[in-house]
Amino acid sequence: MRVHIAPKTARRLVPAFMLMGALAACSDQQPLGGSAEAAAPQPVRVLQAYDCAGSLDGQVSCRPAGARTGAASPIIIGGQNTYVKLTSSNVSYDSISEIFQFDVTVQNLLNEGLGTPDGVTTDPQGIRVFFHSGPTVTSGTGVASVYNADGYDTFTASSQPYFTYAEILDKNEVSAAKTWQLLIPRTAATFAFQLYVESDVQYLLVINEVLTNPGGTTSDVNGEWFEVYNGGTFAVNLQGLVIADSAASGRRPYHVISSSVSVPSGGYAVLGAVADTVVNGGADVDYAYGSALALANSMDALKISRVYGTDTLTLDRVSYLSAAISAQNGISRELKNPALDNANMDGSNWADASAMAVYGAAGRGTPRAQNSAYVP
Ligand SMILES: [Ca+2]
Ligand SMILES: [Ca+2]
Ligand SMILES: [Ca+2]
Repeated sequence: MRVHIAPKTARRLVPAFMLMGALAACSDQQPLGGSAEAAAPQPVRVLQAYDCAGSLDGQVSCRPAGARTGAASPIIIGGQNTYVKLTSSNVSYDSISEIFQFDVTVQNLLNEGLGTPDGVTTDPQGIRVFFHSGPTVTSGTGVASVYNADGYDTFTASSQPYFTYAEILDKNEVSAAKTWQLLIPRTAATFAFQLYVESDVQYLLVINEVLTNPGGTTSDVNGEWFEVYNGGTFAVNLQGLVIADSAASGRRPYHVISSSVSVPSGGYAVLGAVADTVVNGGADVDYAYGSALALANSMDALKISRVYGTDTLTLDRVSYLSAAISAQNGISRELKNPALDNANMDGSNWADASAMAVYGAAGRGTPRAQNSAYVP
């Protein structure tokens, strides 16, 4: 069994929605529904479910759970289908076998990848859509059940049936269709169930700015820092992630980030040698790693990684060879846009912090803020 609401290694319960009755007798490619979730660090709360009501003659409609009059609930964040969209098609019911059947696809509406912890590695358990409740007959008689589940596991209760989508879905990507079969007695008229989607979600962290050489009166051991940008839809807590740089002799030991640092969607965090702005040149540092990293004023590499099972997966890595470009006295190196390939800090996707971008006493850079070199 998996524990899915645990800090750091938590898998995300993405949306919840409810379906009732003959869910797609009315049309193909019909959204099954969706819901919202807090853009908050783990553990994730499911903030909103959707009730969908239908009948065997092809009626189906959805509304936020509890909003029986159809008014949108004020607590909804983002509205329906914000994070994941499920779509049904090819609906049929066989009154002899009593199998109610339809195809379901999953679409990822997040910036970050779904079904992967890092955008590259496949979640071995896949994206799982599970039955939080139901299927339950809501009018008529009889007992409904899931007929062809891929498996049963403990999510929000024991022995909940689920369907697996064993693939990585990038932003906006739609999964292959999967045929779901429910056993619905012919004596039933309508039925209901509630689904959640559970999956690993990529941490879309970008090393966005680096000060390798503080210069002036600020020493390297006090004044080095780098900035991380969260390009994902969800906040990411850096606690438990690992950072490392290189040494002349090769790789240096990983440093495990040991305290909570939540980076909001579209937000920044600064990791520096020292947090004291009196000695670090004036950068507001969210997390101090001490002497664990030392960014050479010649050539070096820096990465941030995620522990995943027995592996350590690199989330992002940058390197530089040119002291004249990437280790100038008191001038940070800025990525022009977080979406650009940032692997080579000496390259044209990076630029020097502007002479107008001053922080602290004399440093040039934009710690915890959009880069001065930013290009939309
Ligand atoms: Ca340095
Ligand atoms: Ca180093
Ligand atoms: Ca910046």
